[in-house]
Formats: sequence, structure tokens, C-alpha cells
Amino acid sequence: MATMEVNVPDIGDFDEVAVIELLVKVGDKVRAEQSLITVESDKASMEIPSSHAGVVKALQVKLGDKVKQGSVILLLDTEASASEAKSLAPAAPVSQPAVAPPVPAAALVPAAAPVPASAPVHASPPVMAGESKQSSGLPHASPSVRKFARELGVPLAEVKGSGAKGRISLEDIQSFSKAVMSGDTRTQAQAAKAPAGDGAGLGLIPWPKVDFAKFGPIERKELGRIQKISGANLLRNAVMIPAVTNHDDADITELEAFRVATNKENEKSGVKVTMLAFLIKACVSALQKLPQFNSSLDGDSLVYKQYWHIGFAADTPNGLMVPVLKDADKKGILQISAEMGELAKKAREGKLSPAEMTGATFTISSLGGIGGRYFTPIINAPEVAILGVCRSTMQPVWNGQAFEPRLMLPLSLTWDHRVIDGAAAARFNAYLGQVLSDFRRVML
Ligand code: CAO
Repeated sequence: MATMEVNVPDIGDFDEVAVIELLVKVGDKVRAEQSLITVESDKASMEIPSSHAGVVKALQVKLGDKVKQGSVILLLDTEASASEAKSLAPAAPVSQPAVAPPVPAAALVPAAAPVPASAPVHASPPVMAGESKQSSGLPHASPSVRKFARELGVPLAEVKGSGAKGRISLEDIQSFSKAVMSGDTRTQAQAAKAPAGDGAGLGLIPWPKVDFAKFGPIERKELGRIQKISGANLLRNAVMIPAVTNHDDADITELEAFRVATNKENEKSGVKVTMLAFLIKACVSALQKLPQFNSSLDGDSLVYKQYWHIGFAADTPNGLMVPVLKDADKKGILQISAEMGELAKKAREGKLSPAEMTGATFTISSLGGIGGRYFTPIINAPEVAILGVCRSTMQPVWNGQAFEPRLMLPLSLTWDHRVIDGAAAARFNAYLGQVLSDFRRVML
């Protein structure tokens, strides 16, 4: 058995490219031309195949490393006896369509490890391998599509790609997953044959194809990177979670008066206390009282988290982001307000780190600064609930003797019915309402 280096082959015009995915690990047996790593430049992502067969002895690169032609990827124990150990000319990298530089997992991306996500594939890529499988035997799919399939537990080998040369797209994975969830084997088979995203996997009529330009002038704009990433996550969460939304109102008359007074007192501190800071604190109290709301499903078990990290949706020029306020249970309203302000600023400037966007146990989406009455937020999986908040309004509220003007805050709690039942959801909202109407309850 001989040890040899496997190097980055000629990858065209790129000086240095970043390693965004490791496709093998030490001890893996690889075939000649099997993809070893994925690299990404500002123009394209490419899978670098092995020039030889053998067993991986040591990886010489890690995620984020910059490599160029000649860089050592790994050391391979070549199998002298194996027929595939024959030396081949360096295999060509498999290109994928142009993608922007990697961004950390963004809006409504699950709290799992940050993904150096590539945009979903829309164009026909200049792939260099054969029909529906790569020469490595793996189905054609970009790293982001493979990651999405892994997250959903979809076996890529069973998905029929609708793209050029059988390339599997995000929409193919979604169609396959929807068909499997419908439990109809006939539909599953259809899903494999159906063109991507046409709804045929669910037995639905195809998505309407309209030549909008026929009816008037139009402008076409590509979706932003974050929109694409969050769109895929939102779709998965909307389709896969049996979600129910309960609406309620909380009387925040006294709390708002206290907030305004606090801001007056702290005028010089530069920290503005917003209703969202109180909501974060109140939600932590509700999550502690009803811990199933702070859990995640893991197969047949429920993981109860002993920490309270609250994500909050932030509207940014790049799209929806969800910064995470860590250990909200240990922080006071002023600290929460200050940290939230910093996180929201970073979100708007596109400067959030992956660590600042992951690990949430519950999310709040507040449209209170904008308006509206109620809405149905989509759960940020693997969390099991999300609170939507709209603008508070003065309402006539019956106090037993007369109508009184009270400042009412509309709450919309969406919850995963696999984990939570309607009674618990009603209790959550009712308790939240009690806390918000008399914040001293947080201390009880
Ligand atoms: N009712 C009435 N007024 C409210 C309110 C509520 N529920 N919540 C906030 N306000 C007021 C604030 O008091 C503030 O008023 P002043 O300027 O007079 O003091 C104003 O609205 C603006 O508040 P804000 O939005 O800047 O602050 P916030 O803490 O409420 O929110 C943030 C911060 C980052 C959540 C918010 O800026 C944001 O991005 N919201 C949008 C979230 C979103 O897009 N959700 C949808 C997700 S699903 O697509």
C-alpha cells in the first residue's frame, strides 16, 4: 500500500478558492473521480474529484481553507491490488452555476450548524459528468441541494433530477418530500417523474405559466441570496409542520406607560426600551412555565432545552434575518434592549456572525412597529413555536361595569401540533397576557 497526495487540479482562472464542503473523511474508501471537496469562488462552485482510488489517510484541508491548483487535498493509501488504483489524469472538477460568496445561514434557517449555503440551482449548469449520476456514482446535485436533502432525510439516489443531465434541484427534493409525506406510493412514483415544482407530486394541477409581458410592461429581478435560502426553509417548515395559530390580545396599558417612563428616565443612556424587550422576557417566563414550547422534536424524542435563546425576526434590506438573543433568562430589560439594538443593527448591515443567528429555542416576529392586527407566522424549525406580534391599539374593554379604553397588543402564537396541543397553546397565550398586563408576575 502506497501513500500519495491528491492535489487540486487545474481549476481554470481562479487564483484561490474556498473549501466549502468536505465530502469524505479519514478512513473513507474513495473511487477514482469521486468528489472529495467542494470549493467556491465568487463565480462558481466546483466539486474536486479524486485522481485515484484508495483509502483516505489524512485530510490536508479544512472548511474555509483557501486552495489553488496544486494544493494538497488529502493523503490517500492507494490500493495496489484494486483495479481502480490505476493512475488517471487528474480528473476535472465538476462545475456548478455561478453563486455569490457564501453567507452564513440566514433568515429562518434552522438552529443547526451554520451552512455555507449556495443559492438554489435555477440555471442549467455546465456539468461535466454523465447522465443522471456523476461519474462518482453520486447523483448530480449542488452542495446546498444535498444538504437540504440530508435535512429532510430524502435519499438523493431515489430522486429523479429534472435539470440538465438529470441534475437534482431544490424543487425536485421538495416534490419528492411532499409526495412521500402524502403516503401515496402512486404519488411517490409520479413525483419521481414529475417536472420540478409543477405540483404534480401532490396530484395538483401545474403551477400557472403566464406570459406576463402579454398584459403589460414587466421587470424581472432575480431573488436575493437570502430570499432563496430563507424561502427554501420557509417552504419546508410550512409543508412539514402541522402548524396551528392561536390569536389573543394582551392588555399592555400599564406596561406601555412604564416603558415610556423608563425611556424618559434613561434618555441619556442611549438605550431605548421597546415593547419587544418586554415580550422577550415575558416569553421566557411562559417557556419556563410550559417547557414543551422550548423543545425540539428529534425522531421519537422531545429535546427539552435548559437554556432560553430567543430569536427575533428583523426586516433588513437584504431580506428577513433572525438574530438570536442568547440567555434571555439571565438578562434584564435594559440589557436585552441594548443587545437587541446591536443585533438588529448588525442584521441590517449584513454583519451578523453565524453564532449570532443560531441556537434559538423560540422566535418572536414583531410587526408592531409597522402595523397590522394578526398574522400566522411560520415556525422556525427545529423550534416548535413562534410568536407573532402586531401593533397595539386602544380598544374599549368591558371591566364588568363599563367599557374602559385599554391598550391591547395582538398576539399570534403558531405551534407544532405534534408537540403541543390546543389547550397548552391557549394556556401559553393566556399566561403571556397575564404577564404583560402585570409584569410583576415574571418574578413569581
Ligand atoms: N405596538 C405599537 N407600537 C409598537 C409596537 C407594538 N407592538 N412595537 C413597536 N412599536 C413602536 C415602537 O415603540 C417604536 O415607536 P417610537 O419610534 O415612537 O418609539 C416604533 O414602533 C418602531 O419600533 P421598532 O420596530 O424599531 O422596534 P422593535 O423593537 O419593535 O422592533 C425589530 C425591532 C428589529 C424587530 C424591527 O425593527 C423589525 O425589523 N421588525 C420587522 C420584523 C419582521 O419583518 N417580521 C416579519 C417576519 S415574517 O415575514
